Amino acid sequence: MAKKSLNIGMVGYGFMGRTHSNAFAQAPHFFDLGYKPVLKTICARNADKAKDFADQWGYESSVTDWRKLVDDKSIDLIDIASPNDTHMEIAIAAAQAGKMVMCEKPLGRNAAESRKMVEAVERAGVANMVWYNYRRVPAVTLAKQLIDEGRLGKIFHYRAKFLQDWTISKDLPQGGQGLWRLDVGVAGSGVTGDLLAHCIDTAMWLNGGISSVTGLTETFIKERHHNLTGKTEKVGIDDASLFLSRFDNGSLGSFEATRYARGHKALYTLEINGEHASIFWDLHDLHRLQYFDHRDEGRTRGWRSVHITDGDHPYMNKWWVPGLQIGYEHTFIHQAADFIEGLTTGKPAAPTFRDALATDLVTDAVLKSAQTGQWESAKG
Ligand code: SOE
Repeated sequence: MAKKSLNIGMVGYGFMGRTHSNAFAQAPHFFDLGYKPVLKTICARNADKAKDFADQWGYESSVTDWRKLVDDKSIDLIDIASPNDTHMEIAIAAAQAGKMVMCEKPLGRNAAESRKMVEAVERAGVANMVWYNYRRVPAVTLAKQLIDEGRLGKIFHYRAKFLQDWTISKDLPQGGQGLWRLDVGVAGSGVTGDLLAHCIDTAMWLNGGISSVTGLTETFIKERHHNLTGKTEKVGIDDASLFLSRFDNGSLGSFEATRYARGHKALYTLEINGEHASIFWDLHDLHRLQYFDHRDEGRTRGWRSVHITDGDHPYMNKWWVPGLQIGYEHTFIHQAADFIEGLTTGKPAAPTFRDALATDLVTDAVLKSAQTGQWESAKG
């Protein structure tokens, strides 16, 4: 039977425009979905590049003004994969036009923007989701299952870090294509919104809400050439950000993100220590979950390195045969599939805009605490 189409208007063709486009293209090949995603229109500022992207990825058309997507009656869903300073305006206009909205993380440049976006989608009653993709690494989803089953018991510690090294050179400019993450006006913040936001989203999903934080940030390179103004400008982003937290369940958190950890490209690790068991996961080894259970028989007790490739593992029955792995792009495919399934079941897939606002309240509190030197509430 022919499935109902889900016509997608995508904004942005950079790194994230590619991950999202690939997700919608691949999801129906592997998942039995109630709707057929259709790559309808790609929007980007440069007309030639937008057209080339449309040809390469199979979009039916390309436009240079996102308002055309909003006005296009045939588009059901607007997916925002453009830089952070564009998220709020597009999301609100899309919601007001009755479109479903998906948005790359972080939702807004700060919680005030995110709150307006939440209000817009909730007032319009449209489906919405934010692309915090690491929840859908099968090993991380398995961690969630184990925690929810009570396997860890009471949780004492949550520890996460996200380390990169790509901005160490003082000659790297800020602003413009690919470098907007260094421009505070566009990005909103540095590693706090870019990298810690991932760690916080996963942490609150696995271990519940964060009540308060104390943070420390540093900008190691104070001035950089700005590609858009052509001048040397003050750098406004945080290059490194660390914080301690208290979770609502009484456990303690420690978080670190930096783009100055020489040798690390995307080392995202998390560890959770509970009364009975501990879990460790590392993005560079994403198909493994390290698990220690104190209730195991004493002589053979130890850390188990669980290879997440079996049909029993989350999402893995959709892919290859046991023993064969999947990768980074699959996390986005899982997210697209879950979103579409949520449309069919009526049970919205998370994280919704409201869930992502909670993350932005924490990142705002971290940045505020780094200024005040005080513990700050992470509840807004
Ligand atoms: C930054 O380098 C970046 O690409 C982030 O923007 C992504 O969100 C993260 O998943 C990987 O690193």
